[in-house]
Amino acid sequence: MSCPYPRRQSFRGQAGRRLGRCLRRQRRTGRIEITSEPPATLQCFNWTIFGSPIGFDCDATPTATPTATATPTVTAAGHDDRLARISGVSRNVRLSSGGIVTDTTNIVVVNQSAHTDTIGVYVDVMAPAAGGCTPNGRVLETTVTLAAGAKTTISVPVSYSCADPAAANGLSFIWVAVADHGADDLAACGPATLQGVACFNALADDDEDPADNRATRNGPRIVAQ
Ligand SMILES: [Ca+2]
Ligand SMILES: [Ca+2]
Repeated sequence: MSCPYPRRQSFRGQAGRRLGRCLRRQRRTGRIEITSEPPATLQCFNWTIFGSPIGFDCDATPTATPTATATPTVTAAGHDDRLARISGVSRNVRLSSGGIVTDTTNIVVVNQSAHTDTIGVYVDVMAPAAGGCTPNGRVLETTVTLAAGAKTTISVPVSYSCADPAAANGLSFIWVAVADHGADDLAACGPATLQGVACFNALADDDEDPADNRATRNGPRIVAQ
């Protein structure tokens, strides 16, 4: 209950004395008047007991929400093999119906790692779409082990033939070869897939320089006899 507040003109009169008595009585009894509504939601700082907050700990440090971090990409630092060259492919192959021409192509592989590597070497020869020619697929699938910085040349014997050379006249075979660091990507680099993205990516996942893992060579060109 609050003390009556007298009008200004009667502040010195009876009303003023009544106000004075009321204020003195309030000071003696220690009564206070709550003049505001409590907050709708009590916070720890709204109420205390002997200075200590009631409820949860106001001084608690908020727990940080862990942030997901990306798994770092494993780099193949120091691992690099190279399919350096396809050489010895004849410019032309002269074929008659049922005829066979034998030849040899050389595949050059280099270990550019700083340690000994086992390297898968896969080689395809793709025949033209017309003429029923062979070979048309894998002609070599092997592994070599090379010391750091070493190079080797693998000879690949081949026999060219076309069922209908006239239909393939002027068209070329295509040689494709890859070097596979660790010799672990044969599943992704099967026959006729060496030029695909899946094979490229598989070769790249453990080779720090994927740009030199593959070589191609057009030839020989078929000349019908
Ligand atoms: Ca590999
Ligand atoms: Ca490489």
